[in-house]
Amino acid sequence: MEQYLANTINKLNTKDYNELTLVLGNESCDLDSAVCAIVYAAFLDWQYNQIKCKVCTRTNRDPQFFKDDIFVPILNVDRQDYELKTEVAFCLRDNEINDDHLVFRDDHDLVQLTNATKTNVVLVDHHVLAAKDQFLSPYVTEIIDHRPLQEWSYNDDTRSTMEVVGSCSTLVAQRINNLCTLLSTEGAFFESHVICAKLLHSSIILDTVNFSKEVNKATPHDEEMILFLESLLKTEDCESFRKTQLDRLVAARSDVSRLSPAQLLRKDVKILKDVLVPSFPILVKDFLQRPGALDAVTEALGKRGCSLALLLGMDLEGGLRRDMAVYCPDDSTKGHKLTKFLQEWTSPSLKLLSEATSNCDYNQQLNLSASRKQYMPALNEFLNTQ
Ligand SMILES: [Mn+2]
Repeated sequence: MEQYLANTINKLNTKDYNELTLVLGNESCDLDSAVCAIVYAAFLDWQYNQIKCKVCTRTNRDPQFFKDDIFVPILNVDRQDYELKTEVAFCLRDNEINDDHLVFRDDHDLVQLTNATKTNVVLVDHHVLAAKDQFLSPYVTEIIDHRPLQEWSYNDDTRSTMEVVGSCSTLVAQRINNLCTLLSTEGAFFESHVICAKLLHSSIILDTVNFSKEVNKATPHDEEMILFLESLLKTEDCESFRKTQLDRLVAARSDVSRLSPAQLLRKDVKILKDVLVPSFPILVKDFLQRPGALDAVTEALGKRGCSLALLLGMDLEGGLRRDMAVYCPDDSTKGHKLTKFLQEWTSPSLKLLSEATSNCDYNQQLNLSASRKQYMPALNEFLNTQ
C-alpha cells in the first residue's frame, strides 16, 4: 500500500505517466470519503497492473516508450486543513499511511492536470459535483455513492454504483468484489491489501455507529460487507473488535489536542451575516486558556469579514457540559447586547449563567440540549432587530 502510494505520488509529481485517473471523495472529507478514495484508487491501480501484464508486448515493457497509467486518490480538503479531520488523520496514521503520500485538494492545480493528459474522474461518496468542481464533469467515468439519487448528467457510458446504504465503503467493497470476480481473482486484492480491508471496516463501523439501532443507518448490505471484511481480517471476537474500533474513532473525532486555536476556529464553523459561530468539541473555557486564543479569534473575524464571534463549547468527559462566549473586539457594547439578548431568549431558554472573565462575555450553559441549531434562530432574531 505504502509502495503504491509512494510510487503514484512520485509519478504524478514528475509527470511520468500516460493516462490519469483521479478518485475524488466529497468536500466534507469525512472518513468514508477519504477511505473510499484511497481504497478504490489502490484497487484500480492493482486491477490495471493485473490486466497490463497479460497484454504486454515488447515495446510496452520498455520504459523508454511506455509510461504507466496512474490512479490518484484525492482527499477533498486543503492540506493545511487535514488536521481538522481528526478521525481521518487518526485512522490513516493508525494504518501507517504517511501524510506525505497523500494528495490533497490544493496540492495540484486540477485544471492543469486534467488539461495535460487524458484524464478520468471517479466520484466516490458523492455524485453531484460541487460548484467549484464543475469543470471535472466531462471527465467523469464512474460514480459510487450511497446518497439518494439526485439528477446527474455525465457521459452516457458513466458506470454507476448507487444504493442507499449506511456507508459508501460498503459499495466500494462490493464493487471491488464484483470486479475481482470478473477477473477470476476473488479475494486476491484484499489478500494483498489487508490495510484496505481494515480501512473499509473502520469506515462502515463509524458511519453506522456500529450498527446502532437508534441511529438506524445500517442496512443488510452493510452487514453483509462487514462480515465479509471480518472474514478477511480473520477477526475472532467480532463484537468486541467492532466496539473497540468505534470507541477509538469517536474519541479521535473529538480529540483536538493537536489543533491550534486557529485550526479549532475553522473546524466546525457557521457564519450568519457578520457573526462567526464556531462550535468546539471542548469547553470554551478550555479554548480561552490556550495561548493566543483570543488573538486567533480576532484574526479569524478579520479573515471572514465578521465583527462578532459567538463561541460555543461542549465537553463529554465526566458528563455533558456546555458553555459559550461572545467576543466583539472592536465594539464590546455590541457584544454585551448580544449576550444579554441570548440570556433573555426563551424559545428555548438557553439557561446562561454569566461568569466574570476578562475580555469577553463568558457564560455557562445549563440547558444541555441546546446546540448551535438552537442558537441560530436567536442570533438571526438579534441581527434583524438591530
Ligand atoms: Mn459517506
